[in-house]
Amino acid sequence: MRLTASAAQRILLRCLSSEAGKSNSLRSPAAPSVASIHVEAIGPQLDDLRDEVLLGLAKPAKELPCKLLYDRRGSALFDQICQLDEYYLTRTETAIMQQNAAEIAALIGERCVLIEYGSGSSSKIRILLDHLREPLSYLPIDLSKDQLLQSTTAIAAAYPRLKVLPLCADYTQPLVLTHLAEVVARRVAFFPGSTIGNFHLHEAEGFLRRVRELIGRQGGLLIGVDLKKDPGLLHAAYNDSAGITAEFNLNLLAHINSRFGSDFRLDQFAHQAQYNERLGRIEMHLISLADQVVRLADIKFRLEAAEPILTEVSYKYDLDQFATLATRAGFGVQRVWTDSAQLFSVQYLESR
Ligand code: AVI
Repeated sequence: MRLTASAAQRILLRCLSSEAGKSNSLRSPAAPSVASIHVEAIGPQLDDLRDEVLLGLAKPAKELPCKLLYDRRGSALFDQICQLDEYYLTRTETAIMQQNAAEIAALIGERCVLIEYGSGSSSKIRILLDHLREPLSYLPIDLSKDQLLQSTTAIAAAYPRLKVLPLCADYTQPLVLTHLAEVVARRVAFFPGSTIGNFHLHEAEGFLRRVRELIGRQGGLLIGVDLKKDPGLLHAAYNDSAGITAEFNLNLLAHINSRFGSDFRLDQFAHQAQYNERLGRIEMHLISLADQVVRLADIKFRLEAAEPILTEVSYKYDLDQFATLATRAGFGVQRVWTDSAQLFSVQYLESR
């Protein structure tokens, strides 16, 4: 369940180039000044996020919002996960993008506005930026202001002709890009990593609809979608032998403690990730190791020994199933690229 977006959640950041904020056009030959980078976040309100946590813990089957996995430490742990041998997703998607970069760039076309959802370290966007013809601007959207500042500084330095317009916001909520209102360039969204799998199915459709609204008619969406496969491979990917995924999962509690003053004891929980074959998804849980009480905002939550808290789902699709979802959300699938083992897909959709 999601709470209504507050006005503050709807927007936004300041342009990197001091000129960009004054102009309605995103086309500027002037290089943005890296020194002027300023991430002015009016992101999700602390209270809204806390309410989401409270609502999740109050459910009969407890759950916590997976977006809170990504504080500074969580983002660093996720970057480590992406390097793991067992975690095939990142390297497979990167290889697919590299091998097909020219074709992807041709489909996207020239002089587009690129919008990246959950930009993180902004590493995969470089494959596009290296191949696209004259992209006009890049709008990375992320919940972490620190990471936006770090990654947009690097992107602005590496691509001096590109206008970089970071937005610190919760992209699971409706967004209004007011400073793009009068820009006529074609908008192309980029949503890599199979993060679409972290939405429940009904949420995924709603999210895609919102992307479609934001990019408008004939807009594009380049999206990474993880595919159904041998459950053994999936189990290994989410239960790595180095225990990084376990740390990543437990760090969610540390993040909630530091942000909302709760008193989760990390040594009283254990990581668990299982593939639910019927639902086609990985379910990541934190299992309570004892009967215990946790306090948050003066509310006590009782947990029994062995009781699970759902912290993330990661849906795996087959190609037909994803095409049906995309169609329902108002997209047509133009092109699908996969690796030879059909582990992962990168798909180019166009809004109808
Ligand atoms: C970000 N997301 C696509 C990752 C996934 O695979 O669902 C998050 C993750 N959770 C555990 N490992 C990685």
